[in-house]
Amino acid sequence: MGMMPGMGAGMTIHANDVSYDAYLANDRTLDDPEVIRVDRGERVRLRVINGATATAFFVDTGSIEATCIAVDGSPCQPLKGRRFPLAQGQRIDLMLSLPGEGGTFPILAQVEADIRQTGIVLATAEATIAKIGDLAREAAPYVTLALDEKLRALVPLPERKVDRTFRLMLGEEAGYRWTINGRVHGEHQPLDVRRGERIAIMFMNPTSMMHPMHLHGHHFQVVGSRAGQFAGPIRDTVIVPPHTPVMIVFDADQPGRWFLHCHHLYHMATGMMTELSIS
Ligand SMILES: [Cu+2]
Repeated sequence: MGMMPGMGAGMTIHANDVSYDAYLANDRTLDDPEVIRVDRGERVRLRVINGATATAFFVDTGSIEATCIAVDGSPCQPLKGRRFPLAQGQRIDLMLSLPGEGGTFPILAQVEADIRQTGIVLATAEATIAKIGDLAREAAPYVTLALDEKLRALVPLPERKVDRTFRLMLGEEAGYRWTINGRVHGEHQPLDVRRGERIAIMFMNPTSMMHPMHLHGHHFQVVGSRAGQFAGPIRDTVIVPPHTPVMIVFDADQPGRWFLHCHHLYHMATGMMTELSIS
């Protein structure tokens, strides 16, 4: 592929353009985390919601292998893991099988590309709870689309041809101006579609940051990236990493005007929002 501004030798990507003095899980830091009492051998379902304004995390279940069973409220084929990316606005449902012996089981969320972390603690009745530092030993990587490339929707969209494809170029301009196809919200041209059409959107991101793109009113399926085509998860918010094209499809079955925006709320506030108009 050709060189684009910001690509090649001088390419820099970054995260956390807004930093915070505390990262919270259920309103608390790891200085005094929420402790949820659990029973030995119990099965626990965690729904983790990234409600942060400008921060993506990795959810880490530590010593317990988790099974991802849903993302953004839509079921997926079960996928095991211990560390899951979670961008702003995304949700993930994890099933945990606790061991037969008692203990404490921290569930941590580490800021991407950073050592800071937050979390909660699952603990059996008699367990003593050791202090957990709010700095991890190593910086987390950047979040990517790797999870979505592995996840498969439990109920994929039915096969049919795409009626209309939009290419949306995410943009970054001087003065913290974040754009879609070179326009900020207010100057935007709505994506006009007809009710019932199958719509594809290809996001392209030559900017220096990841953008979690969120569509109102619909769930879409993640179906393509540099990894090729796949029957990925059904979601309403998808990670669009720098320099990685991401394809989503959905059926425009809800008439009305729906926002489509970056869920980094400072990017949204400074322009990165458009509208899907279904008539
Ligand atoms: Cu953004």
